[in-house]
Amino acid sequence: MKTFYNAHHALHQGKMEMFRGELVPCFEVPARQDHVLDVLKARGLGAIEAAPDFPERAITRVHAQRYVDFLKTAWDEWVALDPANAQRDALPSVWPVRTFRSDVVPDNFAARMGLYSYDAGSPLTSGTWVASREGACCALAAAREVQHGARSAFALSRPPGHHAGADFFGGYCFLNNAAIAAQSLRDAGVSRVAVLDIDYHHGNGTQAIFYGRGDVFFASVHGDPRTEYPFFLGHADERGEGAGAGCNLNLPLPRGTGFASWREAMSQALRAISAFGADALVVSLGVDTFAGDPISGFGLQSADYLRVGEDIAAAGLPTVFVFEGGYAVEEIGTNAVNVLDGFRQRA
Ligand code: OKS
Ligand code: ZN
Repeated sequence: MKTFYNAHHALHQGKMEMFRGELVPCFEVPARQDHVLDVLKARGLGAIEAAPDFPERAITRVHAQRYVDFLKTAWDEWVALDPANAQRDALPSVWPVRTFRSDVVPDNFAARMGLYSYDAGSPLTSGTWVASREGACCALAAAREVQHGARSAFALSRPPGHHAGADFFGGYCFLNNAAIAAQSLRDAGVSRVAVLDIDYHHGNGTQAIFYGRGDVFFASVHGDPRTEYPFFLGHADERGEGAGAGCNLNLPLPRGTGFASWREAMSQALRAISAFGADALVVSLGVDTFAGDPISGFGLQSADYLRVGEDIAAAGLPTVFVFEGGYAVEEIGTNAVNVLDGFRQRA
């Protein structure tokens, strides 16, 4: 299985995020990708390549042009406000919630940060755009590999993507790598694409992007949004709308869920994907379901991830793995690579 990694990921290195009224060091750190790469090399899973470049068009198939343009210039605008800003990251602090307008784009930079985001946990830094763009190219390269006949490929994208919507960032995500991969498969002629999101957190961005569409099925197993981030989406009654009615499946599970119940939920998701008649699969591969994850609440053990990969392989679909969350930095390499290795052994 070929891996595409982001050679520029470390350009996105947030300093602090808002947590319980305080700025605390970011959980989403560059070392995350380095640990996965180290284990990939040690285990010899296949070729490891830096992602090639793709035209911006592949990104704006999913993201609004005005949002992409904002990301490109945001850092320069932030520093132009005050030269001292070069030493600190940009975090939003005001948002257009219900009753506010989001069709009029404010001139004020802080207001535009809020228009294009939904939390204060995702610092925008000097390298955020370049790193995010390159992360999306990892997903596009992995999708192209599969589209050209590979059984599977792995996009070691960083920053992660599944919380990012068509025109907003949040949850450490700026560009929705999995959605960009899924859309690129559609654009290459794959009729029906499924996204299986097994990160601990609901992939609200991916769900929202495809919610009204019947050509991309979204299934997610995640912590119940009643208690878990991102809180405001991910309930079982969200089934899709319009042409997408029936093409969205959320399987929320309580904090504390262990591997047996979690695995049963994933197999339910895979059965739904098979019933949908998917021709290709994109997996949002978060490993924050690990028992030792510092910000999550499921109980998977490292060996369980081999079974996860085997179960996904048994679905028999060409599969693009896209890296998402996972913060037990020492173990995420083993856990992510176990999924890929289990897949490879069963495929
Ligand atoms: C907000 C807490 C943010 C949790 C973000 C979760 C990121 C993640 N202060 N998503 O899959 O792993
Ligand atoms: Zn997560």
